[in-house]
Amino acid sequence: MTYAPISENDVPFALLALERMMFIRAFEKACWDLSAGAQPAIIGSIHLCAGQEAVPVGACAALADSDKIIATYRGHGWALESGLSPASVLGEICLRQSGINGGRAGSALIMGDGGRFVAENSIVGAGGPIADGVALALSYQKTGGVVVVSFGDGAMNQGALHEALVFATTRKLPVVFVCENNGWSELTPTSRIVPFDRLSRRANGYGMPGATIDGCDPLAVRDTIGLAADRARRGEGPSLIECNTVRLWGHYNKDVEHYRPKAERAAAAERDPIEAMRRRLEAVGAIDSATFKGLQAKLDAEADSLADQVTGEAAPDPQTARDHVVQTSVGTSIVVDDQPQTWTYQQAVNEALRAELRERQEVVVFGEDVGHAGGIFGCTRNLQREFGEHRVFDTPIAEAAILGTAVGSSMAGLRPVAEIMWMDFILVALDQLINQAANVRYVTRGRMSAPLVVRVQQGATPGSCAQHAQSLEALLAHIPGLRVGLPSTPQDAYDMLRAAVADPDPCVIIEARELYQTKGTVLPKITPIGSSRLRRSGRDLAIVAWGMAANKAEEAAEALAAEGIEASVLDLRWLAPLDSTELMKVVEQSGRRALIVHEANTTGGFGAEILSRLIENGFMNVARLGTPDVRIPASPVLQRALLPNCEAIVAASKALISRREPVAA
Ligand SMILES: Cc1ncc(C[n+]2csc(CCOP(=O)(O)OP(=O)(O)O)c2C)c(N)n1
Repeated sequence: MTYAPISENDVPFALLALERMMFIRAFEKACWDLSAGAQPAIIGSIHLCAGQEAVPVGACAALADSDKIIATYRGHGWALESGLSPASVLGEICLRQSGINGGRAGSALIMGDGGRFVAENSIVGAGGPIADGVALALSYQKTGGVVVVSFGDGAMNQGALHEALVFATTRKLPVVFVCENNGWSELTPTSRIVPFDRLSRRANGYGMPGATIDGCDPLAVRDTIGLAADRARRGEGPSLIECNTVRLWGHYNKDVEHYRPKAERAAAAERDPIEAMRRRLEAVGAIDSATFKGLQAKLDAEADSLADQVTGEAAPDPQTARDHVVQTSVGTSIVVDDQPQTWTYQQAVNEALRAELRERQEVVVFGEDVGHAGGIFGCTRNLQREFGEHRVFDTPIAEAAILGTAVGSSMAGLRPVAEIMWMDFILVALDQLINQAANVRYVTRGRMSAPLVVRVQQGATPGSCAQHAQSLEALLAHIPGLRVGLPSTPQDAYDMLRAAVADPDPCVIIEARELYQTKGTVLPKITPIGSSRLRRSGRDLAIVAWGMAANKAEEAAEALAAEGIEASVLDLRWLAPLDSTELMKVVEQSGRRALIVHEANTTGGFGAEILSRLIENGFMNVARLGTPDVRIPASPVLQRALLPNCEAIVAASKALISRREPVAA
């Protein structure tokens, strides 16, 4: 590769870039050494960025302190260049208490502490949608900030990244998408996967400018990313910059590269950005070989001393392993209006959103069809008209981008309420909830969180096919770090949604589609997250339910009362956090018998969790009633044969009452 001579103006930056690249290389070399040997200080895999240093060095030189960076998992260089202290980065890689995440993240998931570096992402491509969210927050807050998100050439084929590029164009977000093309998708040459060169050509299809540049030249990176960042700052939207770079070492520290042709490795070494910059600076007389060697020795010594310091530091305290999963919720009921209203469930959702948009400037509402049309069930009707398109807007049909935008924007100070149209569709984007949102508080030890709300509806209704009918609350309630609530009345639809927006952790509110048009009296208030509702008290058994099933349980309790059987009905409302105290109390007071009812399939349903907890607390006379383990058919005749209805609950209650209480072991 021949370069034009470095101009006089560029010499100071070129010298700085050389030093920064050499420091990153020395740091990576120290990591490599620490991961070797019989008792390595670095355990697990690490993915080093040797050869790619010019990308973070050039990019960060083009950015302001108020800009944000989301890095590829091969991201040590980005973390260092963004301004994290080398000791806190190496401490994290060595899983020490002193690490920026106290050993909770490790090498590939380093998260920042609210400064320029947001995070790496070890789910390749997943940073794209999060970058959209951070950019949404920056533009909403009018900071003039820009987000740079980097990812590999392999990640360019991820669906989530594609969605992020689409979403960023639609919203003209200030994002610079940076592909670090080192030619390798893990162990496979990218040329075998993508049959054309210049991945930046894809930019055209997204409707954004694209450029392919020499990613081994920090000056080219600085100048091109600078142009893209300026454009983003002017409100002209995202760009895609492909930086052609080289992977000098293996995919990860233990990679023997049996798959890699020697000639390709040698060609990569020829493009080593540090060597190239040294030659260029020597050519203009800005550095000589003695100075270069001296610099090398100084930086190697710095890295070695850093390694000595960090390896002497303590491991995390095991007593803290359970800390920072969620913020413990405290709170009392607040009546926000003492005038009772008669609202449908759908109106109650609409009014709760209206109140939140009115009272909190940081609330934004978005999803498919939620803006102009007001949602396919009318839950967001008129909100865009009242609050403007910047606060209530339509998104592309891109669930990963919707949820990722919720993650990123909530991390950056907004309170997004994102709608996923159907529970079944959340499955295409679960990564953003489970791998991303749920980890933020834990990994950052509470320095950051992702206080987003996802509204979604579920349930089987006549004619709804097997991909529009599933009750999947157990999937979400299984995940530490997520809050999950299922309102079953207009009252709860209102106050649970408001509680969710107030909560500092990610919440999913699962509405019941079948209930949208049911009317009820609503006294507008906000009740604490995690509280259940005792709908009815009875001495013979407790029927415990949530969502749509809670209404059926109440209907069944009335039918049982007509036969002289008194059932309590406990509507749990929230599965996470679970109101265990009230659950135990109600079952104790209801003949120590409990029937758990849910519309979800029986096996692995949340009923199994409730049963376990009851049994662990000494309640043995317990049973569950869910939908049998079959797919959900569209035919109402077939649905009726499966879903727990009033008759089935009555029958299961009677069977439980007639059962003799087993003796606890
Ligand atoms: C969603 C997802 N799929 C697969 C992986 C496993 N994986 C880890 S790194 C990697 C290669 C990524 O290649 P590229 O994006 O080109 O980045 P590079 O390794 O070249 O830096 C893969 C497939 C992953 N981490 N995440």
